[in-house]
Amino acid sequence: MRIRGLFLIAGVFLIYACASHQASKPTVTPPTEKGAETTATQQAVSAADAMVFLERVEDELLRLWSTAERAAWVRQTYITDDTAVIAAKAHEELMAYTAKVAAEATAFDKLDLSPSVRRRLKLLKLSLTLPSPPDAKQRSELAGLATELDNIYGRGKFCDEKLAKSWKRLAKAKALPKDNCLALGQLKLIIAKSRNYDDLLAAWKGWRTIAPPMRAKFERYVELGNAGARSLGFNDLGELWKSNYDMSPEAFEAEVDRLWSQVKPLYQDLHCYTRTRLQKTYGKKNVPDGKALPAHLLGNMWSQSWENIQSILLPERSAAIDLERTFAQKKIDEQEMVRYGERFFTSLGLTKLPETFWQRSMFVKPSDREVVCHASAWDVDYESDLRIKMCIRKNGEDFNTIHHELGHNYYQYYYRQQRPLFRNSANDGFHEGLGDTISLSVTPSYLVKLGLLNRAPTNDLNTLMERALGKIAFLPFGILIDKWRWDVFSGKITPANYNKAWWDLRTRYQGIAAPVERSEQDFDPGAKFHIPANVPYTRYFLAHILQFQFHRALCKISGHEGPLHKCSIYENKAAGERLKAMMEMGMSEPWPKALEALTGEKKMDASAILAYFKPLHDWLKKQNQGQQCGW
Ligand code: X8Z
Ligand code: ZN
Repeated sequence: MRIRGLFLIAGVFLIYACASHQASKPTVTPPTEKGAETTATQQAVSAADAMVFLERVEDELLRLWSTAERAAWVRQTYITDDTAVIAAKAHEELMAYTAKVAAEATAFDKLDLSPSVRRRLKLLKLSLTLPSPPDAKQRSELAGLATELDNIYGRGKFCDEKLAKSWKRLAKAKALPKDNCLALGQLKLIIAKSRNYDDLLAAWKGWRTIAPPMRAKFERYVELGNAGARSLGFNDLGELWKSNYDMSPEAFEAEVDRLWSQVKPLYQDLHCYTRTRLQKTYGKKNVPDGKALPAHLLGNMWSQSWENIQSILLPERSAAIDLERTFAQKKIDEQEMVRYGERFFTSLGLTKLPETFWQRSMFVKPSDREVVCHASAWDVDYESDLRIKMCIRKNGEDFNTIHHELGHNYYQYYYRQQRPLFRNSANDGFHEGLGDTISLSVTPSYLVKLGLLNRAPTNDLNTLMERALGKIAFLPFGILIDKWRWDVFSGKITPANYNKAWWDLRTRYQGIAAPVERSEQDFDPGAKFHIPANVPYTRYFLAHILQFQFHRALCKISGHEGPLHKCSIYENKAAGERLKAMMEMGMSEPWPKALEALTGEKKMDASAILAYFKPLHDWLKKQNQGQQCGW
């Protein structure tokens, strides 16, 4: 992931950013107050000046990105008041510089420039997901707010004796947590493992008590973030986010809706079947016919993926693949899990991770201090200092997340030869989808090959169901987070109905409902990491569509025949080469070019995810016959 628009990217300083260029740099006159109007001085600037300007700016950006990254790393792996201040300062400096040069860049608006230079100038404006307001005091306030919101989330705990006891039992822990206070990881474990309605409810409600203190800060962050976006010529921050897809914001929204309409029938059938099964476990009283599902029963704190309730949902009685047990039996620790991930990438002919990755990453939650546990991938010094930060739990879900994070690091590694403003994925869905694509190749046969599974299940339905609980259940969630934020930024959703609008979207898209009454005293969006952390979310929706397109293409390249869910590209060098070629392009071309380089297709398209799940979808339709589906 990228945090707050900082580039978590690997790279080296480019050779063209050399001293001689710096020495001969002309002064570029900043634009007038009116922005795009061409003045006499500006007419004097040339296309050559634009190139020199960009090289100077990119040099400085690399320095500021790297400083901000270091500060953010320390803050997130050692939350204290001091590290918060230091990180906010570095962030503020980066915001100030980016705002200054983005304004200066308008001096080149009217020039006839090469597509590549034009693109870098555009990306300069879009490089921060949280742009600076023009006023220095407000900028400092915004940088502080962003850090505070993130810290409230990272430090969040809920203290309750009964729940602490449930946690101890479910986690098979030796002792109760200190003061009976549970952090997110512990509350998530209860939601994943407990089948007790009341414990589930207590954990669900408990985590959401951390968010109301964010509300006023979030409101102000929206105002200031919008001021920053407006100073760059956007109507609001949502419009800025939507402008990073090589098409108009309106066209992008329509694109997202088009993809959703392709997959919606599959989601609805999974939802319908899930309700029937939940009714068997919790009764129709708790899970009524024709109604949205109670949000706390789906095995995940946000009901965003449902793998943890596979024991309720698997079609076949045969035992599910249980990597948690395998890791425990084979004494595979957190670092070894990451090594498995790396070995997949190297089996494709890709590079080994640098030694510093192993020395500097955080794999295990430290017991002596507070950290931001949400998984992320980093490049700290832009000289291939790649790292991941995770509080790894030794189970299948985190094994997937490890592949996800390594995908970021590999992308970062391979586009590092690009100019700094192109050191990014083709669009943000590509970054999020790359590691997941590799995960799709972690098939039962692959696990058998590695000795992590005794034999592959004979029936595919369970395997497909497990995948669908991760991937299909996620789709509406992947859309609605930013539907909410886009409307918040545009003012369509006001603070007076933040929470109501959130639950309206949760019900409309996901067909889930809060298990207890919520009000505007609550701030449930704040209980999801990416809201306080200011990470745009549509990227994950796109990634869920794209990864199946990537998988289908790579399987074809590797010569796979037969159903897509049986394909693993493990050890296939041709697939690795194609993947590498796409990663090396970075963001240097509009994303359809990168998509074409890998898949031969120019459009994002859900036909691959639908083909992958077709056998399961056919089966679900049969199961749902005679049921009252929908909500
Ligand atoms: O945030 C993440 C990654 C880091 S970029 C762990 N994901 C989303 C989430 O957890 O909500 C991956 C899937 C969706
Ligand atoms: Zn990610």
